[in-house]
Amino acid sequence: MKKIVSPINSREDRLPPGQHWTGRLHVLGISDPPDTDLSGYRFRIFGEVEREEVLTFEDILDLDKVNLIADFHCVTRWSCPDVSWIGFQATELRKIVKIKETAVSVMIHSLDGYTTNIPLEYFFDDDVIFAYKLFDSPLPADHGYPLRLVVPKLYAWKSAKFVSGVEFMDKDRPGFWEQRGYHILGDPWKEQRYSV
Ligand SMILES: Nc1nc2c(c(=O)[nH]1)N[C@H]1C(S)=C(S)[C@@H](COP(=O)(O)O)O[C@H]1N2
Ligand SMILES: [Mo]
Repeated sequence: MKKIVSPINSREDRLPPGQHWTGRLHVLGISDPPDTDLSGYRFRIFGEVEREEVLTFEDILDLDKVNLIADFHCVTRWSCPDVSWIGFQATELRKIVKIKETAVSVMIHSLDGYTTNIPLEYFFDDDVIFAYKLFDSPLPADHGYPLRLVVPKLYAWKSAKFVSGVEFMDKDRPGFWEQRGYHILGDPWKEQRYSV
């Protein structure tokens, strides 16, 4: 299995401004984790693509696996070092759908109704993965079972849990927290916490 250590882990200013280290991931979510039955689970890829695709969980397990090691930075100021995830890289989606040239951004959709937007140049970074394992164990329910996104270079609200689909968009549009005052991008080293 390919191992990827996010380049953020070797930054000289590894801990972003206004953050402190904690020893574990703290559970944060807009509601209780949704009950998910793997046999009924579907991952939909839609929007600015030539042809929509729907993957089952089995399809997802067939994709090339990677182990990502990355620090995790929450906007509420805790940061957890060296979190280990297993899943597939976001760039794999390029092999599954033909993305239209009009696409500039994605909206991640989740089973709890959560959404978050990410510009394509961040979404297709090498260290962006959809994870189904956390520290070698199946993803726990409250950390995003069965599948979550991990975007190390942005605040953790962009790392959507319980992912049900990716929508390619021809115009950036705010997701759940971005509509409620969080920054549209959310770079921790620029302290892009809020939009005002
Ligand atoms: N679907 C979904 N994903 C989500 C959230 C949420 O409420 N729903 N919260 C976000 C926030 S604010 C943070 S800090 C991280 C927390 O991840 P953790 O609970 O695994 O530590 O998940 C992010 N992803
Ligand atoms: Mo967060």
